[in-house]
Amino acid sequence: MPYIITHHDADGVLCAATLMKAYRKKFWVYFTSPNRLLSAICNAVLDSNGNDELYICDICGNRKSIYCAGAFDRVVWLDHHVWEKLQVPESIELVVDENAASATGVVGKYTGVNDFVQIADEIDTNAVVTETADRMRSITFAIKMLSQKPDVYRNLYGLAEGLANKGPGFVYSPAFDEMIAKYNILLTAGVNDALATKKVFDLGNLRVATLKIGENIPVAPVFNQIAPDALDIIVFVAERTDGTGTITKLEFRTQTEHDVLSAAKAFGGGGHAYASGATVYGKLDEDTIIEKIRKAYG
Ligand SMILES: [Mn+2]
Repeated sequence: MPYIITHHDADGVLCAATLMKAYRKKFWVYFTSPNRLLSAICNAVLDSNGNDELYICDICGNRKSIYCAGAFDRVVWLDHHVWEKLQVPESIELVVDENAASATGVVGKYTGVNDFVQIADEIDTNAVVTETADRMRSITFAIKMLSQKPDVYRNLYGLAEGLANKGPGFVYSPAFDEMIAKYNILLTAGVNDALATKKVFDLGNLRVATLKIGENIPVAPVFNQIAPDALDIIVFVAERTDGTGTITKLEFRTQTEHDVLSAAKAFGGGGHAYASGATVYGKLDEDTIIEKIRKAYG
């Protein structure tokens, strides 16, 4: 069975749905995050011995992940993030369009199945206008917020499979209604908590804000509620603790179309010019974050 490794957000789920619909076959699907990509690829290699096809969607590669993916006979890597210039082996077909609004758009162009591009574009550019995109975004976050750990991936798979079989209208299944209602209550509380932590720093020409955000609270609805204040860089800081200690997840956005990719890179992350992120092992206090940003923008 071929493998899909994709981002665990709405765009990543829609990439998987597009591939399932286009090829009408069963896939093993791994949902992961940029900082867990290497482990996900290694797991896929262990499970398959590299004998199957692998599709990687909506996550940027680096030297190590490309090297590891090279263990597969054939890899198709479809993405829309900003990539460094890297050497890629011939067995990896790299399809990157940094100007695509969503990775689903890249997968759509590659497969000819464009059923989910509109929804993904709306969600990934934080410009949700249709109810279908709104429900899709809520369901994806609700699964991550409300499911027990082992069920998260099964439920994301079920969502991708339902979309592949029934089309975008699958998001209107009544089974999702209660889940969305529960999620909206938790979301409202989470957004208000995050907004209450906002601090603004003026670094010469650069206006930076930091906000602390709960582990499972999505960034977009918080960002959308921050009053316009010419904030060049907004840093969302989420801390979580697991077996290995504290992990700090940073997300960067802008109210002034300032380039926030350099900020993410300063913390070892990446993404897009106006939306980027990084994962850091250990705790990060505000002063450290602000100092690093000051230096990054010299
Ligand atoms: Mn994306």
